Amino acid sequence: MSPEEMKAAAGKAAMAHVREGMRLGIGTGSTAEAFIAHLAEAVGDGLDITGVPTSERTARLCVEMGIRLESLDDVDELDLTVDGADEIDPNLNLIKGAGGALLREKIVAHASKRMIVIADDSKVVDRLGRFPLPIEVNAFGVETTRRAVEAVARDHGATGDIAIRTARKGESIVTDGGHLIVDASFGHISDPQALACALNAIPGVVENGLFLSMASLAIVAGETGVRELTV
Ligand code: ABF
Repeated sequence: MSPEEMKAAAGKAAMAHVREGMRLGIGTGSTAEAFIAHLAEAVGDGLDITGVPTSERTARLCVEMGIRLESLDDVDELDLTVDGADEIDPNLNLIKGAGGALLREKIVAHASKRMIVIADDSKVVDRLGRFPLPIEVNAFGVETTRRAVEAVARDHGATGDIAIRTARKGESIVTDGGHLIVDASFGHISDPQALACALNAIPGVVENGLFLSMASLAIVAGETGVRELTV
């Protein structure tokens, strides 16, 4: 299977958990978009769900594809969120945020009774941290915040760059919430819970990309098919 076929397979398998009338958190990223394509097809066939998107990009896509959306505040509690990830460990702890949507993704996942993460095999790791950890930060005093993040990250074993994310022309990328992203390269993260607490204690940090104990099921597509991981 090609990477696209794996994403499509994971997205399709997640549809088995979607029920009529559900209030659904809808993720961001190419794997989530594979799920959205299957969801839109089911909606076209008469499935009635209400979606809450985790990014402006996902919102636009859902509208284009005929998926009815509401704001999180109007829906309040969600039945299920389906979203992608950058890394998944054996306890289904996640690194998310490569797509720059981690804050809304975490707010939506936290408001959901269940979170299912969908991915291809390349995202499954023994220990989090090979992928740089995205951290959403306020634009005010961003260099001061970056240095504070760097100090915390070094205390927690970071060995690589701690850098403000830029786009191709060298300008900082700006999230849907108007914030910036700092990417922190660890190599591996030995204590994700302690790291998450220490990062969120920095005033300029809005949220970090560690999603700990949030997902209850991972649907992972690989060469040999789709498998489900639980804790
Ligand atoms: C979102 O999209 C993110 O939290 C994660 O960073 C990214 C994964 O993207 P893809 O599915 O394109 O690899 O789920």
